[in-house]
Parts: sequence; structure tokens; C-alpha cells
Amino acid sequence: MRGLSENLAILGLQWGDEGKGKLVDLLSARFKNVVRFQGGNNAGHTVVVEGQSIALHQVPSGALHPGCFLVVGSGVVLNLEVFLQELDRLRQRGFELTGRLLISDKAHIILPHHIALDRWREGGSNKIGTTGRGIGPAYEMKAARMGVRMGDLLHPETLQARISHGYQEVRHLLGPDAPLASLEETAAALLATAQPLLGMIGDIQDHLWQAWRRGESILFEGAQATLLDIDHGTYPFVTSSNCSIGGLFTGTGLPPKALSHVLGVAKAYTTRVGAGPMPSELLDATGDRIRDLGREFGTTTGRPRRCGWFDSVITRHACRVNGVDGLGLMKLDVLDGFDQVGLVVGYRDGEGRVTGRVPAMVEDWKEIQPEIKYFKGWTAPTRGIQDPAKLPAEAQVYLRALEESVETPIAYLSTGPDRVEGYVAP
Ligand code: 2SA
Ligand code: MG
Repeated sequence: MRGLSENLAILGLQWGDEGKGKLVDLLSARFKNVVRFQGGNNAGHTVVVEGQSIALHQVPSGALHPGCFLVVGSGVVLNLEVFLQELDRLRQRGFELTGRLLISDKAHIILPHHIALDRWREGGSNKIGTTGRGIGPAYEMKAARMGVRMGDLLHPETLQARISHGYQEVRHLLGPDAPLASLEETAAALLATAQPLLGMIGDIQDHLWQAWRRGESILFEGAQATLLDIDHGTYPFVTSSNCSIGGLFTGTGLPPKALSHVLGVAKAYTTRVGAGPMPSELLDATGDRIRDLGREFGTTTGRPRRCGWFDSVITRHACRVNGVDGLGLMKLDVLDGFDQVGLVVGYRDGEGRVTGRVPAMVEDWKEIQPEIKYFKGWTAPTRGIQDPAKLPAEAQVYLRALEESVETPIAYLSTGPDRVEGYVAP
């Protein structure tokens, strides 16, 4: 695909865990700037360095390339303790980020009472299956204009007052027995924790705008995915940020013109963690086999992922929403050795009509049955293949049908976890 070195967005097209980390890692060496623009430590991107894998939650994946400048955008919500632990772990491996990391002064901070509120809600009847990291409450406080931003750390005299409004509301809701530190302790602990980060806070919009005008390349690293997007996903079973293309612009302050290409990432099958609709889910031995072979357990919470065939209805929706130019199709090798491979080509609704549309309401999702088209499986392994001509004929047939069903060409195919396993489409 042309454009892999121009300003590029890498976005998830399913429910997360598509393997965006591998692509960002592969491509980031070509970019001068790597930007995270939304999400928080609910993300978990695994990158592999010299055979060792390292999971990054909030630090942009370009961390392992010393020439990359890293930007944490204003659309991100940050857990500072986790962020510092990540910086430490990277330092221990020889990756020093001081001097090449800028955090937006407008990025919001995840506070302990946000985490308490998230967990309190998850204990109730309206369970979403969140990661329990306080992501939702941090974004709620932002929208309610009670958030605490990185720039507030530079004004310690007013910090406690800033925290106070949201803190009082959570206290009120959770009751006097909630195990929360006092307001004073919360503010003092935050300030103490934040000290090593103060020098990294700045105006990322200006940094990126200048970089763009100078012609420096920028890679935008999405977290989570379109079906978890608060507007375009399977609401209310979504995360609280815009993980699709719009979040890139609100989370950086750059205009759409600054973006040249969109690479959408999907697995050759479908997974989901947490509750919510998933018509392609296989609650049988086939689903278990995909989970085992694909090692489908969450990077962030270790939860087993729900598994099913590739769902072209949701993935095409994601391609359209994001204007995807090319598909990064991951983990094809996991499907090696199946007798047959399914592709969800449509949804049958409650009245028996087959549609290609993604419902908006949970009630409508409940009625949906997947229309599955089966393809003959392949016996020769695809693992490690670097040349499309070498793919088994049956795999080629399946991939062509998949491309057609999502109306988007494959730009990169991954045939294994290692950097060298896969190819850029000719
Ligand atoms: P939350 O904690 O409020 O964001 O949870 C709301 C829902 O969003 C789901 N969720 C995720 N699902 C899959 N992967 C996630 N993160 C990936 C990881 C990273 C990625 O590997 O951990 O792909 O960017 C993620 N984050 C949130 C969650 O399960 C709830 O259903
Ligand atoms: Mg992941």
C-alpha cells in the first residue's frame, strides 16, 4: 500500500485486540512522531523487542525506536502511576524517553475515586464488563467539566479545589464507608506522584502542527476499536472515548487534512472481551479452538476473549466510518488446519430478513442471527508466509471473499506474531 510512510492512522476495526501493536511497532521506525490520541490504560499493545515482548498501556508504541518522538494527546486519560511504571520498565530495558515524550496539558487524569466508581458500578445491575480502570468516570468528569488535567499539576495551589467537585460527588454516591483516601490525601498523593512528569507536559497541538508543517511524518496509534467507540460502537457496551477516526482529530487538535492514510486493523476472525452483542460468537468447540490457538486472553485483564468467525458486517461498518484505505489483516495462521472457515456475510433480523446493516439498539442486536458462508479450510500452514503467492489456494479464496465483503483491500497480512511473519501487499 502506498502511503505507509505518510501521516498514517492505525485503527482497530473490531472490538479491540486486533494486533494494532504489531503494526505500530513494525511501522513506527519510519515515523518521526507517534501519537496516542484517546483511551487510557484500558489499552494494551504488545510489542516484541529482540524476542522479548513488552506490553504498553499508555506509552505510544514508538517507545522502542529511539528516533521517535512520542506524543500523548488531549483525548487520552492517564493513570499516572501506571504511566510511571511503564516508563521505568522501559528504562530498565534501555529505553529512555526523557526528551522525546510530550504529554498534552489538556489530557485528563484518572483519579483513585474514578476507579472506585467504575468498580462500584460494575458490581451493580448495569454491568458493562469494563476493565475496571476508571476510564468511564474519567471521561464522564471531563464531559461534566469536573475533570483534572495534566496542566492542573502545574498549578498546585488550586489542584485540591479542582479535584474537589468530582471527589465530593463520588463520595456522596458511594457513601461514607467507601474506601477512599481523603480529598487532601488524594491531592497530595497526586502531586507527589506527578513530579517526574511535570517537565513532559506541554502543548501537543502546537508540537504536532509544527511537525506537520515541517513535513515530519506522524503515526496516529488508535486504542480499542470502532465497535467500542462511544458513538459508533455497540452502545452501551462500549468504552467512553471515540476510538474511531473522529477521536484522532479531537484528541490532537490537528485538522483532517493532516492525515494522509488510514490503515484499519482486523483479525482474520472476531474476538470480544466484556459483555455486549457479538453475533459471530461461537460457543462451541470451534470457538474454544480459536481461543486456544490464537491465545485469546486479554493483555490488560487476562480475561478469556469470546471468539467467532470474521464478521464482515461490523468490519465493513468500521471501514466506512473510518474511511479505511487498506486492511491490516492479522493472525491468519490461527485458522490453519480448520476443515472449514466461516465468514459472516450478513445479519438475519427478527423477521428473517438478511441485512448488511449494524443495528443501533441492543434490543435489535438480540434478534440477530449471523448469515455464515463457509469456505474450505487449508491444510498447509500459512504460518510465517511472506509471499502472497505461497498462500494455500483455499486461503487465497477466503481472503478474496473477505476483502470483497468489507469493500477494502488487504494492505498487510500477518501470518504470525513475529515481525517478519507477514507481508505488505504488492
Ligand atoms: P472500559 O474499561 O470502560 O474501557 O470498558 C468498556 C468496554 O470496553 C472494552 N475494552 C476493551 N476490549 C478489548 N480490548 C481492550 N483493550 C485492548 C487490550 C487494547 C486495544 O489489549 O487490552 O486493543 O487497544 C479494551 N479496552 C476496553 C471492555 O472490555 C468493555 O467491554
Ligand atoms: Mg490488545
